[in-house]
Amino acid sequence: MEFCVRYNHVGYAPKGPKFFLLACNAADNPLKEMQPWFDVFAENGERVYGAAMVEKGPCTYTDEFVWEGNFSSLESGGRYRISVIDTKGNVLAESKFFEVSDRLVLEQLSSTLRSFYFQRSGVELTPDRAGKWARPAAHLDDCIEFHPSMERVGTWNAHGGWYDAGDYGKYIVNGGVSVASLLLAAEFADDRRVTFSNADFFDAGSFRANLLEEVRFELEFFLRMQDDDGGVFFKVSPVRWDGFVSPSQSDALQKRQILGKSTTSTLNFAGVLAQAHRVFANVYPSFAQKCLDASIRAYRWAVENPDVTYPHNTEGSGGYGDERYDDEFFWARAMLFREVCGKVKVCSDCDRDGCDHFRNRLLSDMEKCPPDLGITWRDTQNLGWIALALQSVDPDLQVRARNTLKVVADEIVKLASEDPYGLSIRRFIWGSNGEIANHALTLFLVNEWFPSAVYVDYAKRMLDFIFGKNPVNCCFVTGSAWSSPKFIHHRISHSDGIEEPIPGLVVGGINADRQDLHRFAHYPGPQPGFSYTDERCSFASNEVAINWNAPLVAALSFCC
Ligand code: 9MR
Repeated sequence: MEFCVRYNHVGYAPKGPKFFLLACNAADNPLKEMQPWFDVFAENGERVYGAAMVEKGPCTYTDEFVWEGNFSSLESGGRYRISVIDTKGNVLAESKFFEVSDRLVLEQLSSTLRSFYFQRSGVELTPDRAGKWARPAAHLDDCIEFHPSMERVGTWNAHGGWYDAGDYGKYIVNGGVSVASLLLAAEFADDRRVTFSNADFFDAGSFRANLLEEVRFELEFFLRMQDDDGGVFFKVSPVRWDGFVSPSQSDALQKRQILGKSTTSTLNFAGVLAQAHRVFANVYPSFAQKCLDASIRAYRWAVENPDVTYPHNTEGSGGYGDERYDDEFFWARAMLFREVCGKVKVCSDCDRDGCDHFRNRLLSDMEKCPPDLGITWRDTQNLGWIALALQSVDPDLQVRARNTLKVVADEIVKLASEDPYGLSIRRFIWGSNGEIANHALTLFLVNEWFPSAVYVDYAKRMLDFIFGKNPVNCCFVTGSAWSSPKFIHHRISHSDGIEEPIPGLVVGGINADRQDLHRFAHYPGPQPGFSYTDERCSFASNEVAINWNAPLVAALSFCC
């Protein structure tokens, strides 16, 4: 019978929860009376902790039988390994060495945030910041044509912004949810979270300063994506899918074009730029004002154009198709309500102080858009609920939003407590790691309003899953641990001539739908929980994307 230890391969924070699992194939019928016991050994061989493991039972998506070990009370820093034995003292499984250290979270936070710098398009990445991954500017996108479907002559400057994922497309709706998650981290990243000299980890001196600099890079691109009438273009993409070539090679090989405008991209823009106004107000006031003005113009366009569909052309780019607009309206309205109520008259038919216009609509938005367990690029209503929970213009709405999000957090905890791996997702879909990080983020946010060790504990267990405590024994973030992915579906990493992939990128992870089987992806087992493979061809499980990295950065920022 084969046993395996599932644990956070990077390690654990000294004061935090420390859980791991022992798993074996359930078909091997492990004896109930087996009662596994685990010991934790320090690097010098000293046994520093030992306890019985607790039965978690069968795991339906892996056909495993699972036990859980808890060594949270081991708080001294150091390097350790776990050894699991049966009642006769036979070793069942062992971990490799991992760390218990306060530095880990900051290291991961810095590396996952820095990955956005590596996703920058149109600019040179300099050796002082990019190290061996430095590269020249390419894809300037400052004079590109409109897609023929737009029947529009002329060119547009859509310079800058982050590449979306493993491809070289730039998409507003996905950039928007990513920026929104990062801005949430910024809103909470005050000094009380700083326990270390930040300068050791962040070029700009602090997490918040680095984050704002990076986000501003994307927002400058967003501002360029707004048309003169306030509507916002949907995406910039190559004419055909690029091969696994570098940005410079891609640039030499084919044209790029701009597509859109749509109601979702315009409202997404409006929501993000209203939030940017809040976050940048004290740092760059004139930029903040520009964001707010752009947000209002976008919102007005969407009110006039409430159902303009996304560009259905997907040659060379992803679809990000979404025909439902209520949730984006909710998000944009809630963020704008927070910024302008009592200050700006947004619409010509608005009441004098601009509050009732939003308040009345928000009441109906709340009815139409109950919260989800997390933010996704398609369903964005949680950003509306979060905006209402954060605003203080209307205390009743604030209480209602916070209570509603608490119900969501309690549901996440309930689901997670029923799952042997501590997950609150019930299916592994494309980008499951992003979904998991988003559920963790919901828990951390609600913990700000209703502090509870249970929320934090479960959120951290979800991060443990991403960093290695999972059925495929993989630390899903590049460059973070011995098991990190090496062959990600990422054109930059493949074409830069450097062996290691760009660090700090989280891959999509386990995806039971396996849309890449025709590309001969080799999955380690037929069960849904084994639907991950570290192969370049596996775009369905091994691609990276900014909307998965952003909630991971945000969730990690709450662990500091
Ligand atoms: O993250 C997106 C996922 O939810 C969709 O199911 C999938 C297929 O439409 O597309 C994913 O997004 C991809 C986008 O379309 C193009 N850039 C890469 C993105 C990550 O795989």
